Amino acid sequence: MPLVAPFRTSFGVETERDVLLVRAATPDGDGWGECVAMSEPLYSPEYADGAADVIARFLAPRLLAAGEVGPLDVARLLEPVRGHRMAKAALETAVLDAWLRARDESFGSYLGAVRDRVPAGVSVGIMDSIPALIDAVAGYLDQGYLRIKLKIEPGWDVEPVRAVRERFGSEVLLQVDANAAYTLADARVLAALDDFDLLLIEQPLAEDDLRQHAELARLLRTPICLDESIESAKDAADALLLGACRIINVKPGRVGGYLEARRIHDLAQAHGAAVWCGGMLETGLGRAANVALAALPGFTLPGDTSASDRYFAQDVTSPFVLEDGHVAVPTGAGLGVEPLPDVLVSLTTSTTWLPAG
Ligand code: SMG
Ligand code: MG
Repeated sequence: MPLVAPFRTSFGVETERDVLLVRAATPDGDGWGECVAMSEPLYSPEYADGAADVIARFLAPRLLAAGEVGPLDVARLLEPVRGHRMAKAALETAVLDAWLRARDESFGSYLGAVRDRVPAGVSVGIMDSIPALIDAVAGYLDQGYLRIKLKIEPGWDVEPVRAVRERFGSEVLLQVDANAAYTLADARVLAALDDFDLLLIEQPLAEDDLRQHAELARLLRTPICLDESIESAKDAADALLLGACRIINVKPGRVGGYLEARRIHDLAQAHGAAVWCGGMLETGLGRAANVALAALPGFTLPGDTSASDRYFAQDVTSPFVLEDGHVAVPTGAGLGVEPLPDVLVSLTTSTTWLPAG
C-alpha cells in the first residue's frame, strides 16, 4: 500500500507498507489479524516475509493441530517457538476477532475500554529541512491532531525541536522518538532537549540498553519512554523497577498480542506509570484494535493512533477519521471493521491457505 508521503525515521525511509494479514476461518465465522512487521528487519528483527514464513511453517500448524482453540490458548500453544512476537500477535488477534464476533462483543468491551473515542497524536518523520518540518506540523495541527511526535536522530534533534516549539508555542503537546539512534555518550545532546518541555523522549538508546537507559534517566529531566526495549510484561516490570523508563509505548505486535499489551497496561497502572498506544503504520484492521486498546483507563497520553488519511489514500477498511482531534472506538463485534472486498482483492499479491487437520 503506497503511503501518502514518505516516512523517514532514524533507521530508514518507508514509502509503502507491505501488509501481512491473517484470516482465521472458523466454523463460527472469520477473524482478522494484522501483522505489524515491516518489509525489512530495521525497526526490529521481524519482517513481513519472515513472519509469513514462520506462521506457515511453525506457528499456524501448532494451532491447527490443537483442535478447538480459543484466544486464551494461542500464546500458550505458540510459546515453544522463540520470539516472532509480531507473527504470534497476528494469529492471536485473528483468533480473538473470530471469537468475539461469534459472541457479538467488541474488542473495546472485551479489553476493558472506558472511552468511546481516543485523543489522536501524529508521528512526524525526519524531513529534508526545518521549513518542510514546520509545514508538515502546521498541516497536522490544522487537522486537529492533539499531540506531535518528532522523529529524531543525531544531527536532527535540538534544532528541529526548538523550531517547532518557537513556531507553535509551549501549549502544543510535543515528544520525540529516536528509534534507538543514540548512545550514552550522547547524553549532553539529549539533556539539551530538557529545555523544550517535552512529554517524553522515546527509545533514545539501543533496545538491549536497559541499564544504560536507567543511567540516562538520571541525567535528564524529560521522562524516558521505551518502545523497542519492551517485548513483554516482564520487560516492562524490569524497566520500571530499574528506572529505565517512566512511560511505555505499548504496541501489541511488539509484545505478542493484545492480551500481553493489556497486562503491560495493568502493570504500569499498578506502578503509577503512564502508557500510550504506539503505531506501526497499520491499516484500518490493526488500527481498530489499537484504538480499542487506547481506550483503556491507563492510556493517559495520546497515541500514534492517527486517522487513515495520514497513511493511505485508500485504506483496507472504511477509513478512521479525525473528529475534534479524536478517533472513535469501533463498537461492532470483534474489530468492528471489515476489509472492503474489492480493495482487499486489488491489493493482494499473494495468499496462502493453511487447512486444518
Ligand atoms: O503508525 O503512526 C504510526 C507510526 C508511528 O512512529 C511511529 N512508529 O518507533 O514508534 C515508532 C514507529 C515505528 C514504525 S516506523 C516505520
Ligand atoms: Mg517508537
